[in-house]
Amino acid sequence: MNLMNVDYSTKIPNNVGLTEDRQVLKALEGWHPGYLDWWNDMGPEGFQESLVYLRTAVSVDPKGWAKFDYVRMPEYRWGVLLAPQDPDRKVNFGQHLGEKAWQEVPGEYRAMLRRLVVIQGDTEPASVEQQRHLGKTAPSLYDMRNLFQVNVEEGRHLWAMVYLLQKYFGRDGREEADDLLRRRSGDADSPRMLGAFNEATPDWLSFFMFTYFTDRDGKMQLESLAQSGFDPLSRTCRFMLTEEAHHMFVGETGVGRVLQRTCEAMKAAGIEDPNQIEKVRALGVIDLPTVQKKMNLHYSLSLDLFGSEVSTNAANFYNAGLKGRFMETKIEDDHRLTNDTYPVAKLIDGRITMVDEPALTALNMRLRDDYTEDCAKGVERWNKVIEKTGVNFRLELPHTAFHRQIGEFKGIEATPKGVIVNGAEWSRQRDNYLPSKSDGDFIESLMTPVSEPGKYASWISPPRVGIDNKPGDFEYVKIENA
Ligand code: BYC
Repeated sequence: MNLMNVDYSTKIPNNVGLTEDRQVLKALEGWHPGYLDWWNDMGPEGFQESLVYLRTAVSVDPKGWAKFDYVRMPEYRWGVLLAPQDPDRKVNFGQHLGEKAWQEVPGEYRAMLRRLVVIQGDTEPASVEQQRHLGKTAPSLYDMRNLFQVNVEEGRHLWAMVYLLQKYFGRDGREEADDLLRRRSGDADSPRMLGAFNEATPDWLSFFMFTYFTDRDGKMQLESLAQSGFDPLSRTCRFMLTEEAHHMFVGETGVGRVLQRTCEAMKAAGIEDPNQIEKVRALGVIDLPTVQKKMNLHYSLSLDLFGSEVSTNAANFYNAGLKGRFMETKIEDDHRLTNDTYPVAKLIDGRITMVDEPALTALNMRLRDDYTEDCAKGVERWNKVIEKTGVNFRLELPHTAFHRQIGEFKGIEATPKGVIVNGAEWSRQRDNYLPSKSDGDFIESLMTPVSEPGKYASWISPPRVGIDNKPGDFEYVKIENA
């Protein structure tokens, strides 16, 4: 079989030779009905019968891996796709540096590796659950289609992790695969594993912030797992990253279009001061300070996804060769880190201080720093959008000590500028830092659906170009086609 192209002859499209791997094929086919039940229960509410113009992966060739067509989402071909194998690939870091990459799970690392795969897998369906109500308030068919594209691909990423569990982890892998369909985002008894994936995504600005900030954590974590010495995990994550890029595009352009629309409306109405919130809101657009507050929320929630700044788990993952650094093979050092240090922001005598820590235990901090740098670039592009309209306002990432539930700063209250304040003061200012109930109510009041092709809600600009170069009035979702 040509591993570049996908075998569609089995129920589960794949490029991993499932036809010859009867046991795994059977296990996956056994899991499939439960997945469909989950998709029907927890996937996009109200649009399961609509025809959606979606891309489906048909190859892992970077030059042409997807095809676009109208599909009903439950009929989407969720497949198992791994980037092509390099027979000479080595373990590129940690104590096994230079050994041949593993094609099977090394017994001593089984539990660690399973945990990494399960945590990654758990986030994928969680995000679909968080976004399930948004179709009903989509600001356009274009945006609705993008939401559903993100959703079906997160579904495929769940398949990717379930394949690894079923193929490489035997019976406990199968149990974990079932549990991935059992947990639910925000459920009191059986929540998703990581904090940010139990938060609500109540409106479209949250969705754009989520795909910008939280999907970008996904990118960083997948990049680190793509370095793994366990080759099947590496190959899986490499292909997932191809799809992930579109998710962050949806977030970046989504927020950019909100800013564009707000600033243009302010200019047209002659409003110079972005803090004249009621006047701006009266134009049917989202005021800039509220966009900043949404950003404060989603960035800080996403920072928590990197775990503690100083972590022996992270050191163990690295030493074992299971999870590397962002761009590991491009970094010039010994790739063992046993004698290196890395500066970590810590709380010492009530002050935020940079302290050199052993580089191995500081790996979460390092990845988080790489993430912050990546986030900041897009924020600058958003500021350019504002600047070009002539409105005087700048968005700014809050300090990493702000609003944290995990790690060094979880026990303190810091302002977005990183000033430590007491709890009472923070509570008094809370609604200036994070979206308040009334901010949420206002945004919700704007969330009226627009479903005429080529038309957009009052609070968002049209995109510059269509998906798959389609014209402006293209019908991305045929809602009534049930
Ligand atoms: N919430 O040493 P620590 C994505 C736990 S997103 C709850 O500080 P570690 C996507 C931790 O499990 C990417 N618990 O951290 C995006 C540990 O528990 P145990 C998903 C948390 O282990 C959008 C304890 O605290 N992939 O793909 O070094 C849409 C101490 O842990 C949290 C991954 O995350 C939290 N936020 O690092 C769709 C990659 N943080 O062991 C998809 C795989 C920590 O004591 N995961 N804990 O019971 C990992 O690499 C690591 O598990 C983490 C944590 C980076 C998450």
